[in-house]
Amino acid sequence: MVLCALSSTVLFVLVSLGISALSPQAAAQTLAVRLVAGGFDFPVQVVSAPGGSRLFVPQQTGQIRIIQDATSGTVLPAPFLDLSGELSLDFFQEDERGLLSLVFPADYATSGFFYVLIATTIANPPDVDGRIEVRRYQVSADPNVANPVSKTVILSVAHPPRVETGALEYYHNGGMLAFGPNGKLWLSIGDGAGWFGNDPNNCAQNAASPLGKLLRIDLALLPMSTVVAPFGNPCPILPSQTAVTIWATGLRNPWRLSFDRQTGDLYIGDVGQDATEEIDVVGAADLSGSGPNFGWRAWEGSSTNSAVCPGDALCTNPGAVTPPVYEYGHTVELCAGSVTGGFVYRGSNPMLQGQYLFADFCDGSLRSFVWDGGGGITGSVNDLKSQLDPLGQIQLPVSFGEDANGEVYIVDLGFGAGAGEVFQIPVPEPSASLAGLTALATLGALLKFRSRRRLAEGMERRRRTRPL
Ligand SMILES: [Ca+2]
Ligand SMILES: [Ca+2]
Repeated sequence: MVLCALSSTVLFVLVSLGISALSPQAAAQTLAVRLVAGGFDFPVQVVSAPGGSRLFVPQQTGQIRIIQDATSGTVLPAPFLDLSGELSLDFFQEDERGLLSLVFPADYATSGFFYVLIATTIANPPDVDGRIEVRRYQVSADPNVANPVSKTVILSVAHPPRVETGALEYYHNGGMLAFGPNGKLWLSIGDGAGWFGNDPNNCAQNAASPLGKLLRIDLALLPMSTVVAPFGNPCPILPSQTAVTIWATGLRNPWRLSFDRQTGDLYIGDVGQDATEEIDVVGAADLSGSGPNFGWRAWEGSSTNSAVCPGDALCTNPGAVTPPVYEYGHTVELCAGSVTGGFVYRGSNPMLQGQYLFADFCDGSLRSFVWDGGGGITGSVNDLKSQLDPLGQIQLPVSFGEDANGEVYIVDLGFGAGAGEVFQIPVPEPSASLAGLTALATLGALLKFRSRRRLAEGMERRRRTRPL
């Protein structure tokens, strides 16, 4: 009588809450996201400064917008910083460059410094070679306006374009900045491949090149001059110095990564080629020293890449490679997958507590799992689309974000300028009892949700086949 036992369990949970399945209290505990603010031009992140209530929204076009607070959703009219005049982007070529990431250090309140990552050709002076820069800026006397003159380029990496379709192609920039343990600044850089991918120069396995890597910067050791990986090599070489370390190799396009704010564990979403999307995890205890080889280009997920295997020596050496803890295949027609790495949820909603949230930019899915502390996940992956986004408002989930309190947001890139949106995962009603919420979380874990919604925006599919 397993079925009866299960039904009794559900009934017990409901009775213990003192509610029926349709009661207002239960309905109030929905996971459905709340629109905080819209109208953004290609937003790529939502970021907070430590201790503050403002939300900063970097847009791919170069402006950083400010949401005054999550409750009001008021977007300030003037940008915090505007780098659009320095960026040269071509959205008709599905440009993946631009302002891609923003991060505030723990001492922002006293130092006023913050960091951005841009991928661009430089408009003035013009160059056509492409580069990725990590820059430091400082806020002005007005807390809502940064000082553009404070610009300091701390790292500049040549990111040569490919010519594969007759046009210059600037794909696979990576593009995430995050502070990790001990105040080190981490950043991801993609392999720099063009339209056809497959890392034609195998830069991701070139140990001296920052392409296809995860880098760690010790800001205290930064030299007075910019650390430069110069042009002239299809896999630009990072000079030997102490401030910038190439930490992990073998990544393809690590668009988004995060550190669990409770444990310090590192989660990387690495966008795959033709078959597999993957999420790699490194425990906090393993973040010192040198990092893993995540396998690209010989390995896509836990399988060898037929485009370069068996010729590539790494194809026959799986022991040298750290496979993902979770991977999924491309199944949606006309729509290659593109994983968007998220966060381990540490917000105030117990229904998602401790789950790693992630998305797919291409099919709009929203899912979660719990890392098992080793090479896999505990139980199965949860499909959260119908719970988090029952109205189908999030078409292009490009990023997740956390505010200063750990509440989690989802950024929808939007189909075109002005269509970008920021959503918040709901914070529970203060009146709800913790016991009741815990019981609801148990109930939620018993339920399976699936979403097979297909997006109808056929004109946009072409763009969506290109991972950012
Ligand atoms: Ca891999
Ligand atoms: Ca939307």
